[in-house]
Amino acid sequence: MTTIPRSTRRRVLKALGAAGTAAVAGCASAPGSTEQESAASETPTEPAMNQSQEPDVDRIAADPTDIPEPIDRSSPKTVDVELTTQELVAEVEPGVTYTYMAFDEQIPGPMIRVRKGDTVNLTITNDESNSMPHNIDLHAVRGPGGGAEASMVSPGETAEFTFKATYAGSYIYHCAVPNLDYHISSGMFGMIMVEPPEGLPEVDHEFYFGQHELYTTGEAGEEGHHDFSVDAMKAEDPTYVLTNGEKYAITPDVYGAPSMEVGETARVFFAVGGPNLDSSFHPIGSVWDEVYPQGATQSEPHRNVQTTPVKPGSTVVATLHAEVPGPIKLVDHALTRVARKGNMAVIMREGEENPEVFDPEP
Ligand SMILES: [Cu+2]
Repeated sequence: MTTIPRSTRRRVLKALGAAGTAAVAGCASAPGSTEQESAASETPTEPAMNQSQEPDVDRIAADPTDIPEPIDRSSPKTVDVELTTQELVAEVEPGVTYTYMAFDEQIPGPMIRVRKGDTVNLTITNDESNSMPHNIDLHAVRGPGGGAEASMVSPGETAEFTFKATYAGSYIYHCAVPNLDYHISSGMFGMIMVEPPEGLPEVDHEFYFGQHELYTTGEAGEEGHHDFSVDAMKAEDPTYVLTNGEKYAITPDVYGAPSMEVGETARVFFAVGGPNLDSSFHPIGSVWDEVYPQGATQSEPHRNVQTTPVKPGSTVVATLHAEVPGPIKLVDHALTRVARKGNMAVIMREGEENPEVFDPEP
């Protein structure tokens, strides 16, 4: 996929303004950005937001195509997985910064891909620049805390544990320190795919996304550095509900959208870190051909599904195919999160019009 440099991204979003938001939101109606602006100007006594901070990284949003190849071997082996935890400032959207926590500087964390029966040596390093302990709980681990106790690391420390992937399916992993809701809401989650011995059915493309919610002291879109808000989190009232950690990150107007050709198939891996909200996961302009609820790839799929629930701490594996060109907008169909809280990603379909299936100008 093409990547838009951050400087260009700022310009594009500024030029788009509220209209751009409405346009990318697709079937959602335009957000009330005008109301928000006038409300802000009428309350000058409110304390000003902290100034936005210099980002430590250009982007925190994972590239949905940067995932391991499907497993292509007929026997188990030992697999080494290394992850580093970071606390780092990045932009939620232009002008809005937050101190994220992440595995390997990306949200969702890297997709780990192994085969049932593999032995996994998992090494976790807590970057020495961090201020908090971190660890990892993988739902693919049969063992205390999914590995959480064995992997607890203070800043500058490294820990290692070994587990056998005894069951196939797609599972979430996340930080599980005592303040785990804070750490997950700041970005510490990802997916481990344990493939069955026979592998997954062949598809033309695979894409990986993750949703989580950010609880801050500010309003969505309010420029400045947003601090974490424990009150907003306890009320389960997020400021942002994001796919891949930033507002509309994986869309043509921000970092670009991955694409597929008409006639091709794709598999979507989707993890919901939460920590608290479900996703009502829907592909606008398409339908899920198959859904493996809860990432249970060893079960029979549901077919021709419009919107599939994905619980926090769970995943879904779903397939679709392209019959017509145009965007597929992946959204949480709790649409206030799309219109006002930054949630959406896009997969572009490229190719010839197919008027028999869809004709915009008959
Ligand atoms: Cu953590």
